[in-house]
Amino acid sequence: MFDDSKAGINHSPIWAKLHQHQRATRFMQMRELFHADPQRFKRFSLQLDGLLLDYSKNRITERTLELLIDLAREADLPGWMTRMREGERINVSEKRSVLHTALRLPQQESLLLDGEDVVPAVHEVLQRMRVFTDKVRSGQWLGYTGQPIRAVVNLGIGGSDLGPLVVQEALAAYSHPDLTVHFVSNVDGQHIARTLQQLDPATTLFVIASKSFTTPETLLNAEAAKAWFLRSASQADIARHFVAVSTNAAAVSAFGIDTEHMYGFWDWVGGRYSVWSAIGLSVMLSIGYDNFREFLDGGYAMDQHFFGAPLDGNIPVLLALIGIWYNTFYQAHTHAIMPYDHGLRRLPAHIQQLDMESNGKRVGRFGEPLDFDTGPVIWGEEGANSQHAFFQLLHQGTRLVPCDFIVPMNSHYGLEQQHRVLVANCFAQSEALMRGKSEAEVMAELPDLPGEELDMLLPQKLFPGNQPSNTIALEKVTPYNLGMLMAMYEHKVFVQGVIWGINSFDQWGVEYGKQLARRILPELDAAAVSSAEHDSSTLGLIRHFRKTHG
Ligand code: G6Q
Repeated sequence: MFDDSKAGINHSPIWAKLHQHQRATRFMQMRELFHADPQRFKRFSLQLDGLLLDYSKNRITERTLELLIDLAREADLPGWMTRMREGERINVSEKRSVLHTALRLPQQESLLLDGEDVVPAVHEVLQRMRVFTDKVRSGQWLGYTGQPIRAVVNLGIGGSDLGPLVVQEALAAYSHPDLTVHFVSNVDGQHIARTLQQLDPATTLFVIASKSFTTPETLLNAEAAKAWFLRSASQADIARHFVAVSTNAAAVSAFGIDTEHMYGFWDWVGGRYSVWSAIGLSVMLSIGYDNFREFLDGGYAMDQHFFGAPLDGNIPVLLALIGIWYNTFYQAHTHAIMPYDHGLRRLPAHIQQLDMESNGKRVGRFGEPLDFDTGPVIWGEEGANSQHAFFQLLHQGTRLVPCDFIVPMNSHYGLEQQHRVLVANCFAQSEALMRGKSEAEVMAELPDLPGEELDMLLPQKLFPGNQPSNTIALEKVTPYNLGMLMAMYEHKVFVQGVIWGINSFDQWGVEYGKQLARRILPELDAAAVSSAEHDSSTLGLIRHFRKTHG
């Protein structure tokens, strides 16, 4: 068992030492560090198969990393890694194991949970998914008019949407040419209405993806889809057009889907970690079993690295520690993720959920208040578009914003010159953010100007630089490399949670949101009586809705 009697990590001597180190090095310029050490890139980069992490453009020295690794040891990171891998119930508030890594294990491996090997069950579901997706993809699975399926609609939200959406988009180059995949998540009716407008019920397959099968947004969309489908088909046809992915067999049956058409997973898979489970069914329909297996293999390769590599040569651990360095010791409040790849444009949204839902917590795993800042605000957009939008603030604003640049070295789409320009933009941005532009450099670019004008212009053209970034270069966005990338971020978030003493695997804030809407919904009815418990703003808004809603 782990030690729950410890005071918060911020009371440890190593925490104080890191603060001291930050004070001593805070004026250090990365530009000078690079100048002083031509080996800096070599020293501060790591490669795993087709993924290279360059973390040299950070305000760190070897001493910084040593201290951060001491911090990780103080938080018993190695112990927590073992506890997670072995299935201990580290999600203490929900009394659950955290075993998304088991979903990526090859068939010959085994993992005992309460004395039972979970790997055969994982592979049994994968094989069922394989049989089903093969049938759909080969055109053997026919809709109610005898035509093959041409469109898949994934109905799910949060973890049952974002992960598969990102993978499907990122791997568009691998998708079945005659099958389109749509993702409908929002309870806003326009999302499903606009999607259905493009579709033919006779050739559409709905995948209802919900771990709990109680999420109102998803169930309402599923009901809307069913009603749309039944306008042209009969109840008996549902079996050929609706499948479910869930852990709740009873609710799936109650909805009218035979559990023969349900693909299950387990309570030890958190929603935001579930793309590797049957929640990836829509992805498998699109890219096929073999590519999906490659995606799992990439995740597995990152797991092997994470659980096996020493802390100072461990990609997710280093990313996590560098993140903590800024978040905790520099008080940077945000972290930006910039994929220079159009297919990865929704990755920031997925990482946002992964990170903010996992580590957006104000108490520790035993309920103790944490008196330091925890998870950062994660945000970002695809490059190069973001350069024409918010990069101004990164270059010349007042805030410290650590960034991750993600860029593939090769494109699936030819257009070689465009790809080179994309890559050049990515490298140029991280370089400029690090170097900045000095007074001498600005002066060299300016024409001769009268003194007053120069005084006005010079400061505006200066770039302070010293903005830190990591660059994650993928050889290409293949299923395997994408698997490594996504598993890398999962482990990064876990490591940060361990160091801050957080349970990264519950999400009471999400549950609360579900509760609140349930309370207000009946009060929107014109005939209803409003609860006196509401504040005057909420009451006013409810009344305004009743008055203006037609
Ligand atoms: C993820 C969260 C949350 C969840 C959705 C959908 O970790 O728990 O985003 O995925 O609320 O839940 P269901 O899959 O149960 O519908």
